[in-house]
Amino acid sequence: MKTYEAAKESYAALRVDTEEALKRLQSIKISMHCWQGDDVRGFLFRDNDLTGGIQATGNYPGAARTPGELRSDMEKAFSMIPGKHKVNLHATYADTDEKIDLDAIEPRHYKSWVDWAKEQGLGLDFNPTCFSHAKSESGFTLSSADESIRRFWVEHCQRSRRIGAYFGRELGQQCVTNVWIPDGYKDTPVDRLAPRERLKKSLDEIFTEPLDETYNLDAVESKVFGIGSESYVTGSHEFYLGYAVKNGKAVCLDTGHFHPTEHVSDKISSVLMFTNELLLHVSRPVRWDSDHVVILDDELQEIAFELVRNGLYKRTHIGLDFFDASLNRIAAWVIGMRNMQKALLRALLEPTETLKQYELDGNYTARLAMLEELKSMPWQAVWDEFCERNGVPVGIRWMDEIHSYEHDVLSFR
Ligand code: RNT
Ligand code: ZN
Repeated sequence: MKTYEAAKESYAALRVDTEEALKRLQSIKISMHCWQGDDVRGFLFRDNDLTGGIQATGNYPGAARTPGELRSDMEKAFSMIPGKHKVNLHATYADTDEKIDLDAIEPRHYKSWVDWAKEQGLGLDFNPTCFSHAKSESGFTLSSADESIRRFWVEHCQRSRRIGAYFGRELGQQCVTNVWIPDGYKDTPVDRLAPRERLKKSLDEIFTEPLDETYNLDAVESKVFGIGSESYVTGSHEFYLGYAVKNGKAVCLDTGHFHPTEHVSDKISSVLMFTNELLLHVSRPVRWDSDHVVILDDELQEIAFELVRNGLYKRTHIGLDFFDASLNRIAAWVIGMRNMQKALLRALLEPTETLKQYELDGNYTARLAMLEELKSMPWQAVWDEFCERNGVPVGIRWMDEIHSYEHDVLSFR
């Protein structure tokens, strides 16, 4: 393409190789979360209310009702997303006719997902589902003072890890199994320590069984507060950071789980100094909500810079985490995935060595000037080239696909 050739020259003048950037972007997998497709309902307990602070607002028509529909929807989304990626499943997305509870899940209940992933050339990630369930109604799961409740969730998480290892073995690529729990108090607690002691005990029990890390990587995800747990969350950032460092686990940083003046982009380099691998749940917080569709905003770009500038993306598993029921759900996936990739591409097109030198020289004027000029460099032509080479729609043309799918498929649900 002519515009690509021109862009290639502009970047070459800054000693940036666009071909190298395209090659590296091609190698970065993003884990697309299945739960945007059906508003976090899953298939095991379709009539359960969403709890644990998880709220999907909106009633846009066409949500997936079956594993088959969800897979078709994700295939449609992937046909508009350049590259080969992963799919992130929750335990409640088991594909089975058996009436099973979460303490009875087994790899066979997820076999159809594995078959599909193989056929589509996708990887899989996994999450125990410790919410939207009768046994999480008290607001406590792994840190519950009720021993039978706590044991139930430990069993669920133990089984979830085995399913993760099964995914990894079958697909020949590592599965990240991420533990997030909603536990916490609406109002100021008297005892902040005891629930954390119980959570530590539960995690120790969950991680006792040794599993080959080639196939399953354990991650733990914190949250600053949730709807209904405004005053205290057992699994806080300090709690999990400490646990992960001490026990060789991966931390999951969800970009919607911190105070609005804190930035995940500033945490990545610190966390990765003391842990081997990192999981990101890329999301977008708006006011009280932590899960809006990812847009190409400054923080997303800053995260991408952090991942690329020092090669930290090689130790980071990038996953998305949002759910918006007021939009076409497939479009929501495509927007989020393409934005994550655009941000990474812009970072890959940065003359980082030049900028680092300015910084070391104390030449902050040149650093600022260059950073600002880069924003209006023709990265978009490189992005279009990437889409074209990957055989996916260039520019907003992908919305035509969304409209026909809505007309031909979604409107009949
Ligand atoms: C909730 C956490 C968690 C969930 C998903 C569905 O606050 O972010 O990751 O969003 O597991
Ligand atoms: Zn998350």
